[in-house]
Amino acid sequence: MRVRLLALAVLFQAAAAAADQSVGIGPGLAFNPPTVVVAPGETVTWIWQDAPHSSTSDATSGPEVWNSGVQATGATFSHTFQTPGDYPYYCLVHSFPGGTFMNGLVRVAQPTATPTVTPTRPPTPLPGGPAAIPSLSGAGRLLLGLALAAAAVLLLSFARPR
Ligand SMILES: [Cu+2]
Repeated sequence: MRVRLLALAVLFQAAAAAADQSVGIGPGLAFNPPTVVVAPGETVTWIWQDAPHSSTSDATSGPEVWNSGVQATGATFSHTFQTPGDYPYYCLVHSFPGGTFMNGLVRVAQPTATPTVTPTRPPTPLPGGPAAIPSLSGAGRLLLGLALAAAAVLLLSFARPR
């Protein structure tokens, strides 16, 4: 029980830590996925699956401005986002700022509270409760079955009028 809770806690921490995002550029004329969400301080990495394309912020001034330039298949480009907000971007070759064709969005948002799991003592089984039923091996089940059958035969022999 305790081991399972610890494993759960480790899982939640891993999920909270691994929030950098990667976006495929292509295949085709698309960012995949078109929208990603990161927390401040996290990085988006674009990976070219197709060419020629770019990842270029709509904004040309402000807290988050980036431009990969036009790159070829196999290229990567990263930008680390610090300021919460919505940052639309586009491909220089196939779209334009505010377009709806080869456009994407990076949303930078403060992370919502992650559930924390506090390891606690396993509950004490209540006498007679379901946790008090022992699990039996095959031989144990056979013995229990024989005992119940013997009890039934005994009860029937008492109940039957002679
Ligand atoms: Cu493109």
